[in-house]
Amino acid sequence: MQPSSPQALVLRIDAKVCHVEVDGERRQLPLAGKLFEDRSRERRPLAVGDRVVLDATGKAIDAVLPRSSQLHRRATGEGEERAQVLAANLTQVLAVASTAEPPFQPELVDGILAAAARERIPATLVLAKIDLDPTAAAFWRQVYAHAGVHVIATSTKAGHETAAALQELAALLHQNRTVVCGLSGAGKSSLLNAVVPGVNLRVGDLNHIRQGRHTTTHTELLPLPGGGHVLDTPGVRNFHLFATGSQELQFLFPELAALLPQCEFRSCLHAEERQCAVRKALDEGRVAESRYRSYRTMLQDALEAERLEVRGGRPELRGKGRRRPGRR
Ligand SMILES: Nc1nc2c(ncn2[C@@H]2O[C@H](COP(=O)(O)OP(=O)(O)OP(=O)(O)O)[C@@H](O)[C@H]2O)c(=O)[nH]1
Ligand SMILES: [Mg+2]
Ligand SMILES: [Zn+2]
Repeated sequence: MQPSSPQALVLRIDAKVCHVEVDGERRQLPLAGKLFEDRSRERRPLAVGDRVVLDATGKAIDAVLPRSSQLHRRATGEGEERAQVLAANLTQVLAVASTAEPPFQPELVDGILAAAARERIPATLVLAKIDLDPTAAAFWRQVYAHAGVHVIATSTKAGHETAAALQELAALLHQNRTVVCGLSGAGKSSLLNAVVPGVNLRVGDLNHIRQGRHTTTHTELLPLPGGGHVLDTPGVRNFHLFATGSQELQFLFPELAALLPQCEFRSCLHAEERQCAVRKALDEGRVAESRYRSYRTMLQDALEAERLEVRGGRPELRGKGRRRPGRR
């Protein structure tokens, strides 16, 4: 790299242009050139949060600098299996899930938490809209606290604001570069509006959300006045791990991995094996059913991918075998 090559930070990516910050100034650059012709395993070579090097004219992106971390999932709906990077260079992941409207979806939450764990990015579960169903909120809070996940339970509804929880959230945001991830309508933008004065993000109408319309349509990196950066993202419907091995998976569920030394087999995958400490804990109510179910679904997925790879590793076959419905 030449010393004169300017560096930029990717703030937002649209269909044809990329918004970057260069020397404190916002600029729009075309999404074209050598970088975008490379058909790698990533659906797109760029992600919001990336640091990039511009060419000598300062009008095109030449290269992407190595990432310190990334939140990614398996891209769906494409023949070949690819990774979709939702955000790059993060220090924190917030999985936002409402307790009702839309209902809590444990598999989605567990997917996000597992993807963060895999990248060693600290994650917090933010339970949103607890005013709508305090009983469900208490239930999920207990499930995740028991799994060793940090939980913040919030409401932003006027008259029901959880002041202390929102303050805790604000403090976390100011210390980190955070990606906020979750189902459409979960309340991600509402939370940011509540804790970041002046940010004014668009918030959705639940009728539109029920029709499958997203309110936030682009991931956008926002610098926070009190320090830190946050990336608000459009809702995701699913979060399937990208290329995660069957043996690796349990380590993304710390409460399951902690029981492995007590299983009869050191290679126990906690599925059908004899004398499995995880299944025993499940029967005795020491492991949450929803967490175990998420793990088994991901395990099945990983084993299926490994079987297909053994059979010849044909990417087109792999893609077909693992394709999942859903646009996002
Ligand atoms: N009752 C209640 N409703 C809330 C709360 N937070 C958000 N909402 C409502 O939930 C709806 C969706 O909120 P958004 O903040 O737009 O959700 P989002 O997760 O950003 O959605 P996308 O941008 O589509 O991904 C809006 O109608 C909000 O008014 C809450 O704490 N309590
Ligand atoms: Mg939003
Ligand atoms: Zn076991």
